[in-house]
Amino acid sequence: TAAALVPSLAPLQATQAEVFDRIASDVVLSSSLWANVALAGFSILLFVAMGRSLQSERAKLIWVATLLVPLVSIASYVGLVSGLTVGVLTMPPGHPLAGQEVLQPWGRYLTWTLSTPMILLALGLLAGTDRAKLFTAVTMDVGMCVTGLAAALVTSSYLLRWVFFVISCAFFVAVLYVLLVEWPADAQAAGTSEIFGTLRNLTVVLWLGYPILWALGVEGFALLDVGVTSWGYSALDILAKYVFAFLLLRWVAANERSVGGADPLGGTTTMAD
Ligand code: RET
Repeated sequence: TAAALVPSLAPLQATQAEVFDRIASDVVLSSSLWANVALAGFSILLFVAMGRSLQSERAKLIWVATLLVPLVSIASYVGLVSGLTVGVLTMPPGHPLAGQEVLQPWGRYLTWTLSTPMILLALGLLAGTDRAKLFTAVTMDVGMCVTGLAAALVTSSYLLRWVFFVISCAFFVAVLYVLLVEWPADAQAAGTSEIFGTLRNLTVVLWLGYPILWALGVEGFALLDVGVTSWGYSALDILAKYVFAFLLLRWVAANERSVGGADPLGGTTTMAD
């Protein structure tokens, strides 16, 4: 075929229907995607119900940010299942799968750009942070996701895949700094330390799993195959998105007074009374 003669154009030539068939015939891969479509749908209904009685602006803002996580997720996973956001990449020399055509569900990295800022917005609001720190966390996070997408899609050079990986990790370090150093102090002042600490720990531990999986999976050293790599991300997503969001919303619904300030981004001026 033409794709075999011109390997560098292969990703552009695999039709969406071909990709769709390859996904559908890999039970491990397709189940990793459908499981999240189902869980995201369930989470949306549950979270809408949980947020009905919220009154204050800050609590509502936390709720909408949290609700957007499964909303983005269901769109993301339907994009993957349909083949729309899955490419076929020919890995460069040096990569363990050099020369082979591998499925690359790049839509994941794209949609993290939209979902992870929502997680950080919710966490920042919970900690009662200010605009500067929130802006820092969100922009560094977007930088991480976009350069992570680049790391996954570069096929010209194995080295440059890792260069993008390192750049993405540098952005991630900035996010971790805000989460581990800046926001705990803000949460202390806002009186939301306990729940913030729990959700921060969950977030830091789970988010560290993503770059590790990237390195072990098809994108990096290829110790795991496409289906297992995808299940890895799906499992992390289930915990980092739905379980995280559920714990946050349950707390906000039960403790609305503790987060209800007049100005949702007014720093630490907002308190229970
Ligand atoms: C990549 C690879 C490059 C290096 C780093 C990464 C980190 C990704 C993270 C993703 C978190 C995603 C979540 C999604 C939920 O919607 C891009 C894997 C640092 C931390 C929480």
